[in-house]
Amino acid sequence: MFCYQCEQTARGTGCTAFGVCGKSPEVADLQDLLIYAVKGISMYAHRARLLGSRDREIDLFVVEALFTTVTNVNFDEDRLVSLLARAETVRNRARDLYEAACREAGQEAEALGGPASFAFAAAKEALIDQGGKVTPERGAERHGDVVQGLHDLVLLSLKGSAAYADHAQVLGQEDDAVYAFFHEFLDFLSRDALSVDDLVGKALEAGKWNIRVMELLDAANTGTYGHPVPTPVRVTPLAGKAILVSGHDLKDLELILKQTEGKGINIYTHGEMLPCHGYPELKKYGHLAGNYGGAWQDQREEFDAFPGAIVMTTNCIQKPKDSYKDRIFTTGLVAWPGVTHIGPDKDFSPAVEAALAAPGFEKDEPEKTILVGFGRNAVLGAADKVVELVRAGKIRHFFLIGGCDGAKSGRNYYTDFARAVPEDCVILTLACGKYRFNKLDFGDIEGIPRLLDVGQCNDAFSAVKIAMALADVFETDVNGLPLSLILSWYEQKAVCILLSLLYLGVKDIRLGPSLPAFVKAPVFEVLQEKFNLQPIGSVEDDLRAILG
Ligand code: FSO
Ligand code: SF4
Repeated sequence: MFCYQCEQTARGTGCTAFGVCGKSPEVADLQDLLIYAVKGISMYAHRARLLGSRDREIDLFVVEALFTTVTNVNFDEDRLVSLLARAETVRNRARDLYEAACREAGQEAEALGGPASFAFAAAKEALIDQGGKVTPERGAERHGDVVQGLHDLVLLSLKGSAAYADHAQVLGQEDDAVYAFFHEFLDFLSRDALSVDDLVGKALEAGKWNIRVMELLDAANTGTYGHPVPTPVRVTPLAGKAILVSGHDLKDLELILKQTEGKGINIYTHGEMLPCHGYPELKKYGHLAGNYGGAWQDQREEFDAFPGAIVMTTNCIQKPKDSYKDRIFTTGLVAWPGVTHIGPDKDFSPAVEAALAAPGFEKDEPEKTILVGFGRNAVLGAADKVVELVRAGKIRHFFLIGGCDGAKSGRNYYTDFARAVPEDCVILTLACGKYRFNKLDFGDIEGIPRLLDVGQCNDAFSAVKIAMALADVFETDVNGLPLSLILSWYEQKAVCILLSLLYLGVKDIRLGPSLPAFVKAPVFEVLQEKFNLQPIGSVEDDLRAILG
């Protein structure tokens, strides 16, 4: 195995013996083979599309396969083996589609090599062997590590975008041009000769497309559940039976809320599900009781202590402890061997039964709340007041402190930074990194809370909209605003968001806790020169540099 796709990668260079995340070498190799297979599918699908032929089943498969390989989603060898079998069928279907389109157009079909004509082994062990030959490390031996790193920057961004596209699709929002983008880019990445310049261009273009994907997801979420409104969320439990819902999938939460109505079970959000409390069509459920726990990396202790059932709707799952293995459930693309999986029928009764069999919380803890629900609609609704406060010098600066959390000690930077932000400044936050500081009391500036929770990681779209609207009022661009971005990254969704911000020309972003292993020094120098992208330093130095 060789995997360096997330921030916690071993020694900051790559996991080679076993994933720090818990991914086995077998799973890593099968995932790499799945990516290879998907390239083959897209080589045909892209060409078929150029001739006007498309097939939604192929499109959906590619998106799901990419999402499956995102960090902390699928750890189950057997599920990956079945996906590989399906990949071969889908590839043959894509080939037939392309050849039929060629016949119709009266042209000869190209004979495609590489992943397009690869013979997949039948047995698991042989598939693992095949996967071991298409790892990024093998790629680096062929292309050099700079080109391979850039290839992976683009590929990992596609994985992140696929996660968002899948969430949007589940709620009925699709754009055919987005599917064309995935196929075109995977076809591009399957080429033997790749140049640094072309890859850098493609990376920024992937960022552009990701904005469209996040826009779709924003439309899906707000169109289905309304615009988030400022909402206090209870962070202390209530007496009674309980189900904890984690991940990022709003529809799964809605289905669980519906299926538990009147059953005397309280539903709690975990991790990135926290922003759900702000959506009118979700908060209307009286038994959506509150938020439990912190960010994903604390789950093993927190799930252990949770006296009910747990449902993982997407990443980030960690190896379940035996103490809760029989009361944690996966659904959608998440999978852990031996953990009960709720299939596409979305019948959550196993989780309901497990919750009823578990003791539940014994008593009400004293009420404590935090505020969520500051999506673009809510923030821009207060824009006049915000602008007035900026003009009067009462709000000096905005800090977007957002991104993913993780286990590394260097992540204290984000807590320390939030604490050190002067009292005349406002903090916007999103994604699970907020758990580093979202239970601290930041107070308000004349009624505007100093900490505004914009939502999940994908709500970076909302944050961009807020920044652009403010830039319009102040007749400047995003870089001209008194706004600084202090980002933390962990997995591949953060990669596509970063590329989107760079595509938009956002400068001076500070990124940590460490830089991606796949962005090699010469590439980082280009990004530094073009965008003044910089690694986080010390809180004092960074604040001084920003505020002058
Ligand atoms: Fe966090 Fe995990 Fe949402 Fe990621 S829960 S780390 S960037 O999956 O997507 O922020
Ligand atoms: Fe290592 Fe991250 Fe890959 Fe897991 S996802 S194997 S921790 S680089």
